[in-house]
Amino acid sequence: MALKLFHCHEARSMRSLWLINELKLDVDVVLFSFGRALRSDDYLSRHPLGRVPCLEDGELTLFESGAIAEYLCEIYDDGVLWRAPGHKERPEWLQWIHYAETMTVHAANLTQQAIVISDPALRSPTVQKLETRRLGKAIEVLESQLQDRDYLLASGFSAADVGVGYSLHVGRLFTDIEAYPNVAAYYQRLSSREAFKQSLPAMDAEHKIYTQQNYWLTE
Ligand SMILES: N[C@@H](CCC(=O)N[C@@H](CS)C(=O)NCC(=O)O)C(=O)O
Repeated sequence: MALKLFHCHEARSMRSLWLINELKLDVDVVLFSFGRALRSDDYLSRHPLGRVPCLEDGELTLFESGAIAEYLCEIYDDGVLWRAPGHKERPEWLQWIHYAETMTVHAANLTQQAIVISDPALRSPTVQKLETRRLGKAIEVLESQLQDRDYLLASGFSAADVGVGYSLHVGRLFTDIEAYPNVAAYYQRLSSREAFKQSLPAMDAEHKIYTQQNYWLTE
């Protein structure tokens, strides 16, 4: 039976979709527009906060993109994207799987400022500057980690790169990652993967969250 993924274009559910595509699993995608549609009683019975992603696998319903990544690897990966308990890279793999959320929280706060709060007068330049700076600091950590390798782990590409790669995909909308050469090359490598491209919305898709090339602060 196919997995079922509840998804909004380029939301954190892209992380789950990209991983499902890397694993070449069958999936039925239930696409929502970002906002009120997520608050139906039907969807709230699956995800109590009405957020994405949410994954159904047979009888199982699971939310939280990090937990979904761990679950998909544990059940469906043949050792390529997962670092199983006991593997020497296991602790580092877990660290980066969850670091992905640390990064995305800044991008999510910036998304709220630049997009969700539609009236510019209600946005906070202080919050925007602070979150942009904190996002930059989080990217600096990747810049250092990637100085001697192509992917986060020494052994190569893993689900941790999918998690962090999504965070960069959105993070780069709020800060110029060309300022970080290792990170820019890393994003280039990740975004040229077929599974990544299959997880993006079509150019003319409706219900996109991000419709501008970027949302960088101008001052
Ligand atoms: N930590 C959660 C965060 C989930 C989350 O906040 N998702 C956002 C999309 S990126 C959402 O559904 N927001 C809808 C809303 O807040 O109304 C995860 O990683 O799955």
